[in-house]
Amino acid sequence: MNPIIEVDAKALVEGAKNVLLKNRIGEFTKPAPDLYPHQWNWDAGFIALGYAHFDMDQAESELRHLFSGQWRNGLLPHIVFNTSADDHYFPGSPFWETWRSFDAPSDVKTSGISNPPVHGFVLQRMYQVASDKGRALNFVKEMFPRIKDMHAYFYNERDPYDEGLVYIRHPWESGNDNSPTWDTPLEKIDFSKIKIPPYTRKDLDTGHVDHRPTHHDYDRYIYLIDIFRKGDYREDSIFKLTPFAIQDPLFNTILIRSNQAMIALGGIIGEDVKQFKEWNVKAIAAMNQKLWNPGTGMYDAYDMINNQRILMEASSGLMPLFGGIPDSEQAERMVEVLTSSAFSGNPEQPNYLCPSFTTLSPKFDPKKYWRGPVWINMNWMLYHGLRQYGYHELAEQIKSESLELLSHYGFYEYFDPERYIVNEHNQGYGSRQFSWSASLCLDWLS
Ligand code: 9WN
Repeated sequence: MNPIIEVDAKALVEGAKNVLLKNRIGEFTKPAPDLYPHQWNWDAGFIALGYAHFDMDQAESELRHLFSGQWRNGLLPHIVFNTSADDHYFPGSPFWETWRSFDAPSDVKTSGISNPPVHGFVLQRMYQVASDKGRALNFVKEMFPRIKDMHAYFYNERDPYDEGLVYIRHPWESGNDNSPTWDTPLEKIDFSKIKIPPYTRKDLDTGHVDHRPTHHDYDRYIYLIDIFRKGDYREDSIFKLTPFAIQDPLFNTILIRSNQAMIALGGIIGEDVKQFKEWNVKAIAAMNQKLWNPGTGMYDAYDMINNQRILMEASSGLMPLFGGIPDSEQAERMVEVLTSSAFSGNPEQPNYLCPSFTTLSPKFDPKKYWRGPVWINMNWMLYHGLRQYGYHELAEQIKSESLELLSHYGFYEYFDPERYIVNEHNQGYGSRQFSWSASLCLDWLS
């Protein structure tokens, strides 16, 4: 599809830098001005990547600040709290009760779950774009052991049967919070005997109720946090108590892609990378044996509590392209899925790529968060995945459609994939001035 909208690259770059600078509060940058007042884990990775193109001090500072919240067992929390804004977001730091864990830092307030581990490939990209390679190498040396500890935490603590695949124990860990992928395991929880701790949401003060997760979702999110608190954040105790432990193809892909980055970076700084190679050989084999679905041409998720495959209909089932996980035949199948009506629409009514959920499902909702809208970080990963397999034209389409959305509607958090008549509808939703939308735009245009 030819772009309908002219993209002014210079204006986009300036606009993107402004978003980052406005969301910056000292050592780190908030994901968005109001909705998200703290530092988020995978956001910080994508944000660092954008800064690397114009302010390497701040790019490094983002990762340093994030890793200041790393736990002694290697867990990198999904939020490092800005305690002066604790009242502006729920759940704030007190709710997590991370003092129950021997591993949580006492001087930095954090959540007790993690996020997709993007930091390995972010560090590699920062090194690639750096003009001062000596300085970049020092930073790689500084971050290498911390990222290794985080990967070791996942493989040691989140892979109880030694399969090579790690599980997430909260939908927020996936980053794709209310994806319909989690509906089935969450619906299996019998809430008739469960008492959920009282809570008040804050996200609806600024976020639109039709675009944010439902109260039904939030009850489940809060219930899971209560389990972690009851398990004192000990992974072995939590695994016995939790009704939610999922091997997610997106999360594992990102870990694999970061392992690859660490292998390359370790080679440059003379670090032993044997462990990363072993993790990856096992992980890639497990992705293909356990999660690949030849019937659908996507990678499924696996519910470890109910011992069930979750049929994947979200775009995260296509993301293994980014990790170089499928062979060329599998990749071809995945591209067929991406270009089919499920994601691309039809010639009369094409979609903006890439909807986060198949548009053919009754669960598809073009405006609701991870249940259909286009997300820029997912597009960025898909773009790089497609290029790796030689699908340059499709990759360029994803990039140009992303830039078109950003250029016309602004740096929104997510976008409606259905094309309306331009100017008549706003296609951007969630928070305006969203940092990773700006940051990845900068990376594309650099
Ligand atoms: C919960 C910050 C984060 C992103 C997630 C996105 C959203 C939080 C929320 O915002 O999640 O972690 O309150 O909805 O789903 O991917 O990291 O931008």
